[in-house]
Amino acid sequence: MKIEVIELRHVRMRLCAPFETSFGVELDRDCLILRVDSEGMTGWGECAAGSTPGYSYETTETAWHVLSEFFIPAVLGRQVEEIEDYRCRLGAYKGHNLARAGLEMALWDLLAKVQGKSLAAILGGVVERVPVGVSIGIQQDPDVLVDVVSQYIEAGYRRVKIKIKPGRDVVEVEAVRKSFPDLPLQVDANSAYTLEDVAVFKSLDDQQLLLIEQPLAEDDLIDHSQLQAHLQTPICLDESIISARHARQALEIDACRVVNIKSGRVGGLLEGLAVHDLCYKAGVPVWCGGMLETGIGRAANLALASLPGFTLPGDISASDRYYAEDIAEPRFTLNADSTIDVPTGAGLGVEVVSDALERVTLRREVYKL
Ligand code: NPQ
Ligand code: MG
Repeated sequence: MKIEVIELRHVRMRLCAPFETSFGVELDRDCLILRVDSEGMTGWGECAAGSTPGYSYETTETAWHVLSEFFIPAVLGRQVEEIEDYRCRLGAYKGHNLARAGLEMALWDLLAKVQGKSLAAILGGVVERVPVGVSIGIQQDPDVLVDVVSQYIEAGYRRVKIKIKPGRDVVEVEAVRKSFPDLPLQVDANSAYTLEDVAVFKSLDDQQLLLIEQPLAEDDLIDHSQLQAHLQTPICLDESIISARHARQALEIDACRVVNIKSGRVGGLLEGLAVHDLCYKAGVPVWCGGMLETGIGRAANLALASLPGFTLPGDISASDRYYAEDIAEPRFTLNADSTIDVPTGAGLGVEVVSDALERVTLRREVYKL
């Protein structure tokens, strides 16, 4: 497949409700959407970088820069027959995993469509629907939090994750646990703590949490290993696992006992597969994280989460948990058993709605030969 045209867009999607984490509050979700054209076929991809370097050092602006200056020129006009070819073309470049993964996703969609297969089938998916949960941002106070949790339970979510930060942790978790004694519950700190805070995690250790996600620094494995030694609850790493090598080393030193896999954070679905395979062989449970994706990235998450090692519910909620209007169809809905169907159409299995995409586009650039 000769890559003929690549279109890059910066889009801004209004969130149904503000989303607060330890790194800030988001009212809108900014991201990049990529379109790759080749031999009459089109592939779509989503780059999960946001408006601020809060979750990752990457932003829509840094991603736009490395994509337009380096990654797009490396593949434009070139033959790409498999994702390995894309890897080779970018072999000299370091980092910028979210940008790297966005273009890779468009190539996966394109190559899967050429084969007439769903992305899930190509990746080796084994299930038709995947268990999902909901990720709930930091709320005004514990009462409001309990209220919000009960609304999502009402909506059908059977696993809840709540965001925590220093000063907004133990009381919040205790309040939710008291109201919902048997709820599968987990927390995500987005790296807001240090080893000095071990007492906080000792308190959370008594709350029957499924896992504690990314308590310490994003560039740390050693301190997580120290913290894990003090806890019964599994630590799950998100930000710290940026490659299969990081996953291997984290498991080797017992820095975590569960891994959150996000294709963006590890530089693409191919590397996500490698993380999955490694954890599957080691008997370490994994689950699919979320980045407030549009229907494009959400479809890719569902395909990835259909692999056999994804034994914990993913942060893949229904489209209406985040967006009143999406840029792709059909919208994803929650089944009664807290699962979402894995798309079965060719490629990502979603159709991009041009006028909806146009309405949310802030900036657009077309690269061709
Ligand atoms: C996490 N996601 O697991 C992330 C964090 C996150 C669903 O909790 C803009 C860019 C908004 C990146 C919101 C969930 C974001 C973002 C949340 C990342 O850590
Ligand atoms: Mg996380």
